[in-house]
Amino acid sequence: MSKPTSGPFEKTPGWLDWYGNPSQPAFRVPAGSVDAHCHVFGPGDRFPYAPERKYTPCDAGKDELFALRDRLGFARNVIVQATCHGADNRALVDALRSSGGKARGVATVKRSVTDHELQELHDAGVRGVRFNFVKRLVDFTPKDELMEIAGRIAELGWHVVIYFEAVDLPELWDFFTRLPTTVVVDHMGRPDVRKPVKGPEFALFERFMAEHANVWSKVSCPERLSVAGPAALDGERQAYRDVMPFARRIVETFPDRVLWGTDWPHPNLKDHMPDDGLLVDFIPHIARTAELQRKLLVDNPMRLYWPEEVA
Ligand code: 0GY
Repeated sequence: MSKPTSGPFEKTPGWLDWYGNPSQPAFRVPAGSVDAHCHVFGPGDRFPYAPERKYTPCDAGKDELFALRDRLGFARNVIVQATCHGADNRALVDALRSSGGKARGVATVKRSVTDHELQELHDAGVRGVRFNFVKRLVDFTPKDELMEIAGRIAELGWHVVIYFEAVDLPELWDFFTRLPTTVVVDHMGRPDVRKPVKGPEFALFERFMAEHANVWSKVSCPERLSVAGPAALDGERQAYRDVMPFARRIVETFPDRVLWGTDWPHPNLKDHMPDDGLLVDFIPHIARTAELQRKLLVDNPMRLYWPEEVA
């Protein structure tokens, strides 16, 4: 894998480069598995980072992503537009077009996007848009603008991916529940894993999913949510243990509405850069049967992103 740079841009001070030599996971993912949350960054000299970005990452291009896919045993990727590229989806589209049909995408668009541009994104493999409510990542976008976009992309059969912090769910609830599409929540709505899994905060998230059959969740990013960190018991590959009860609960309660992804190249981590092989070994601890693993890694992402291939 090539050495991370940012092309002509200066990386955010303290930025952690992605792990160039991930370990081989002990867990073998089922045939046809999809890494349903990952990004491409740049390379910045070809696909410049957006002026309004809140961070400048290291380059992490399609070739490195596809190499990681193969190394970890995945068959396909869902590439999610990262905020450092704003609504300029060129790096995403280039990766999708280069993937030979093995990648689909989630874009960021503005109200000014034309029908023609939406169709071009669709032809490249985009199947959703992401609405980001994490304040450290984006500037505010009015909700009427987002609702208008949601209405337009619904006509293409796309869905909306939402990213928010758990404390903001009550305020965003009404908006989320009015969205006319399938709604995919990033990283279980970022629970505070120091709080009990059966406490009011996570119970609200569970209720959000229970009461709305169009809501799905990614059970990804233990490295982002964990307080315990990657420390594993001697000889065991069980990192991020404090996140397991949360992810397991969502997988077991909503087995047909969960997705999993590496989140490579892991933007904005301050303390450590995860070994993607170790992240794959998180999966059997949250999806504890072969059936749950198949739903999480194959059936669900295929239904959402490659429905034409599902009988
Ligand atoms: C993630 C999480 C983060 C960043 C982004 O688009 C992004 O910049 O998604 C984050 O900083 O929490 O899902 O990659």
